[in-house]
Amino acid sequence: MHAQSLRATVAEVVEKTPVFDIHTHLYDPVFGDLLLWGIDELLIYHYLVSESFRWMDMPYEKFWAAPKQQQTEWIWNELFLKHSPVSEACRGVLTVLNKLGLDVNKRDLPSLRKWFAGWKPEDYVTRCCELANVRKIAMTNTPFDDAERPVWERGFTRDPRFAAALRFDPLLVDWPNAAKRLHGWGYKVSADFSGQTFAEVRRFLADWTKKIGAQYCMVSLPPDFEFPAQTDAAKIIEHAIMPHGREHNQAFALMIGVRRNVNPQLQLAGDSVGIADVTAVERLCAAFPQNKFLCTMLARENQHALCVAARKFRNLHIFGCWWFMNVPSIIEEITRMRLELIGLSVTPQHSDCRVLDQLTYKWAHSRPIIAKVLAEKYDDLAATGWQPTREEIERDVHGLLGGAFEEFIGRR
Ligand code: HDL
Ligand code: ZN
Repeated sequence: MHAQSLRATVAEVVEKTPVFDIHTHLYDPVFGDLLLWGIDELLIYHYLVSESFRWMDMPYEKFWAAPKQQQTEWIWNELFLKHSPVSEACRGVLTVLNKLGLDVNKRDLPSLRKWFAGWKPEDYVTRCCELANVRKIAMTNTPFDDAERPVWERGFTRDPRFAAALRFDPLLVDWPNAAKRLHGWGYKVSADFSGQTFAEVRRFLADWTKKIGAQYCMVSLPPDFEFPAQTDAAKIIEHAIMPHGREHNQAFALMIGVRRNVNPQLQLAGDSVGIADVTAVERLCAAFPQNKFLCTMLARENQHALCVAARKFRNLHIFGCWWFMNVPSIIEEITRMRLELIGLSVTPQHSDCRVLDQLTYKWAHSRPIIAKVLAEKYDDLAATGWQPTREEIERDVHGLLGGAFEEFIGRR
């Protein structure tokens, strides 16, 4: 296949292959207002809040006290009208509007609001999944969220497009308070780990795994996460999450490197990044060879060592260009490194969407980069005489866009 037509074929296959988006903060429409969508939610995305404060000298409190539509007017004004929206998060808003067939040059927020007001959420979910070519969306589901938990406890008919993932940060980063909550829910746990605590934490994990049909369980950890260690987190991982994972054949996703609330005045936008210790991940994989680990790290400086860790441990599947990594220059850099170091046994991207409409931009921006890097690698092979067939390209792309993840979490 000629180089140009190979690149065109790869680009076409990547565009046409539906994605399993393995980590988002979206919700099945049955969760009502927890599913965020529409122009105001797009503009008030915490990435844009932090970017707009770089231009605004108003007191943080004034911004947070204002009605949502006033907040989005300020953001629109600062980041789109007074300055060109060249950042990835700003560009994303315009990509969404463009994909929806709206004329962004109108720069007319009120008319945009009117257009969005015409949609019903469940119809808009279908529209966004079509535009983004997403076949499945993994939610982030936490029993510790007082708005989400009652919906699961009431029970509901699932939308098959939405898979569940069991998130339990408080268990590992704030065990004393998490223990109080578990106790309140009827689990006989003690903050000092006495009695049946580990068995009861396992029962909590099993109950929620069954209740939500969790595809995997997950936690976000600070850069100073260590294993082994004399910490609550290390004890709960060893004595509860690991046996739970083996019993339920459930992978454990580690998202490492976030420093929460470095600027609390930015609220959800106030988190930052720290360089973590990849050897903690290697030691977990080595200590628990029967467990499966997913991992993404927040610091660019950690990416090469994480790739090497994946070369060492077949029970480690690395994924995504998470959060501050999710910009074109870094997506290209680490996708190329990953394919060169570990081939196709990786999930190069997840969207981390918080707003439904973002599915279109997060995937519209990442697909061409993944296609470009993959085509380059096929080109390198072509120089040896190795020509991939279209079926092989389709197989490889399906794997990168969620297939390898599904194979990994299903592996016994
Ligand atoms: O902890 C996480 O899952 C992160 O993705 C945070 O939710 C973060 O606020 C985010 O949305 N990043 O994209
Ligand atoms: Zn996330």
